[in-house]
Amino acid sequence: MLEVSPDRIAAAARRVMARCDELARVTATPGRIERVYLSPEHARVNRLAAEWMRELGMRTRQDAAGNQIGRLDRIVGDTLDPDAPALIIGSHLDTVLDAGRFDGIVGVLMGLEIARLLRTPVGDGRFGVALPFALEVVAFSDEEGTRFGKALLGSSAVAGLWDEDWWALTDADGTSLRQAFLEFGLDPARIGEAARRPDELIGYLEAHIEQGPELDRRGEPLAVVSSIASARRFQLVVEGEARHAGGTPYDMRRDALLGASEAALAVERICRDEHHIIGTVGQLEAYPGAVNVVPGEARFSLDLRGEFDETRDHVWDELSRELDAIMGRRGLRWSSREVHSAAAVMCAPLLQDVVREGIGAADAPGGTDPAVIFSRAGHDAMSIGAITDVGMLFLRNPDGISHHPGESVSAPDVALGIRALAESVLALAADVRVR
Ligand code: HGY
Ligand code: MN
Ligand code: MN
Repeated sequence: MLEVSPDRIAAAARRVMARCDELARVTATPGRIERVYLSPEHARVNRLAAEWMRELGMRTRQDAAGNQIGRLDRIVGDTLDPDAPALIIGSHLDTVLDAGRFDGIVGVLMGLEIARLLRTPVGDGRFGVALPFALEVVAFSDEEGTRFGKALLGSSAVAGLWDEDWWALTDADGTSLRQAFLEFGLDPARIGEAARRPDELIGYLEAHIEQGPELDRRGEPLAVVSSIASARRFQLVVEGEARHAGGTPYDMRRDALLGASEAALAVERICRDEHHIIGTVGQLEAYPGAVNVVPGEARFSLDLRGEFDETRDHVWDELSRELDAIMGRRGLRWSSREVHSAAAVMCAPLLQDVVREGIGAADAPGGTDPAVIFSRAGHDAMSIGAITDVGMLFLRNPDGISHHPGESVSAPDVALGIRALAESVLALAADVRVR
């Protein structure tokens, strides 16, 4: 058990909340929170996080993909072991456009508070952890995929999943990922150096707001995550014919926007019928985009998620057939490009157990039998699951609103989360010792 006073945990939670506010001020657009991969804002939050890590006596580095890492070595006798395998606690500091201030951020900051609670002086002014492993906090650089349309770039590099084709991805201004790396001061040729080997790691824990209403509805602050949704994202193009808005009778129109709109409604209809699949059209643009021209082209995005890969793929097949039918009726052509695909990831049973134990030890409401939730949102844990066991702790997210400035979490829930996460680390340490 963690021998720490409630006051110290409450102070840790207050610090997390204040730092969420501080990071929210690092934005590309005043009045909104917008912080994308390889931007000046990314560099600024990495510098802040590195400062906070160093204050805790952590060794810090920014890796080859722009992830910010802090490490407390394992203490062996009265020295530090720089090579001991590590437990990583992580999440991300990048945001969607017009974001809330907690998605990802709260998990990184809670990781720092765990390091603060568990760090141990070595005797000569240095700090380590008196655990059977090292403790690392990782602030991932790109989870949302806001800038290049491809999610999980930071954690994919750490998991050794980098795909050379990604260098050609471009942002809205036409800047390629390769160019953005160079402008940020990173060397694309060194991306492989960000990859971690499974034998360097004990596991990965991530705390995150739920981004849904289940805990709020249950009146409970914390949950064990069982698995993370399988996801696929597409960019679709519908081609019709641009013509005069006044002069073209309906029977001659091939309106691409109407085809795309009908497709968006089909996404809702088909996904609603299919339990556990959620589909969202979040972007929709018409071209040439003039008030007096029938849209000749429309582009839209599709985000598909589900608990199981097979159901998700089955829904995509069904949607594709429906799009053929819609576009056929309207004399339109359609095509799609898959920009993201991630298989469902199971949280490791052992790490689900330690998170459950952590929640119980934190004495949270529902603690002895906490909610177990499948995450419909994507998380860095998805890619890290390729190299080590992952576990996640969810925090209540009032009204379930996220990817929105109204996103929230309460300081008392963060305090419970900090205690639960620290207890989870101790439970894992006890298990590793026994093994
Ligand atoms: O979109 C997601 O699920 C995550 O929040 N990036
Ligand atoms: Mn998000
Ligand atoms: Mn997130």
